[in-house]
Amino acid sequence: MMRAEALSRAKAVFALFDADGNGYLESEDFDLMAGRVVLAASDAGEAEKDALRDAFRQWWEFLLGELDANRDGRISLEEFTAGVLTPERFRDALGAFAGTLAALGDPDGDGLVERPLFEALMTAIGFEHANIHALFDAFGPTDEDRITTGTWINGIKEFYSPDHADIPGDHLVGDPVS
Ligand SMILES: [Ca+2]
Ligand SMILES: [Ca+2]
Ligand SMILES: [Ca+2]
Repeated sequence: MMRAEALSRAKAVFALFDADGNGYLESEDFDLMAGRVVLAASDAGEAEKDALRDAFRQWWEFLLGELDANRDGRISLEEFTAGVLTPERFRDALGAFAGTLAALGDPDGDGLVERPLFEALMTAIGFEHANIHALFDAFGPTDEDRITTGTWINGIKEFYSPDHADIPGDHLVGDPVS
């Protein structure tokens, strides 16, 4: 059985990925998100921006190949939640996506992500302001208010995992708890 927390996360992620809000995940949604994230990553180099666009496209093609059960070229909520039940299938694809996103958050390459850029990128993906800061705090930032890229990448992977509960990523679902 999928844990209730994981199902809530899956529904929240679906709503997030459905960038144009038409009730289905389609390639246009991922182009929209990639465009917004690239715009937010103003300090990143062109190579990193291209990598991010490619990562969004590959992530979409992977999801489509894995989850589009009726092969109509788009993913419904039912198809999406059924697929999240077996996250091991896309752990590798997710890891690559997470790494590319975290790299965009670390343009100087010191392995640390400052809160303002984290907020800008997460806002561009579509998360809410209060939830973003609750998540950043849950990641345990340093005295200089930074997190490591590794912490972020692990957080993204955990977010999709049905056997995790009480994780930092829960702050992205529902009302942030102060
Ligand atoms: Ca859509
Ligand atoms: Ca479908
Ligand atoms: Ca950095």
